[in-house]
Amino acid sequence: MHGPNLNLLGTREPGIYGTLTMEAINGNIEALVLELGGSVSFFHSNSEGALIDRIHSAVGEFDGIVINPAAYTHTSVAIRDAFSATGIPFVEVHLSNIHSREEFRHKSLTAPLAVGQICGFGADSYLLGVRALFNLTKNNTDPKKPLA
Ligand code: CA2
Repeated sequence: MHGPNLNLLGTREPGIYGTLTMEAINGNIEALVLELGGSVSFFHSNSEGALIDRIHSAVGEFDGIVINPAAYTHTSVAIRDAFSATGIPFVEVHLSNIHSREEFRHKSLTAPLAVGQICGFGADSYLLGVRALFNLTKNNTDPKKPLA
């Protein structure tokens, strides 16, 4: 799931967000999911309400969500509440390392409810997020559970 302005990827600010378009990132995700033997669906919106509606409708349809909430990461109590209300497992991903950027990007309202957050690896953040969610939901390996 992609949040606001991510449909512009590949056109501007390649130094921060890389050169891949959102469609190219989706293609890489699809290839990985096929390799893992899963299935995937993609959703992008620039609108907070549309993202919330999709989180609601994902319940029962998907095992989990990999989401880049983009700027809503730092502002949206409503998206946080949607995750809280549905309880659907999600991994939060960011292309850039939000913790090494402006102060206002350091805080994520959604990450405390996520299984985990992956940021700073460019488009690979999504692939790492997909692998993590797949391991969690298919192999039932809880990353919060100690190994021994
Ligand atoms: O690093 C990320 O993935 C972000 O979620 C990207 C958001 C930003 O607000 C977050 O703090 C970190 C911005 C997405 C905007 O995407 C653009 C794509 C092309 C050109 C300009 C912006």
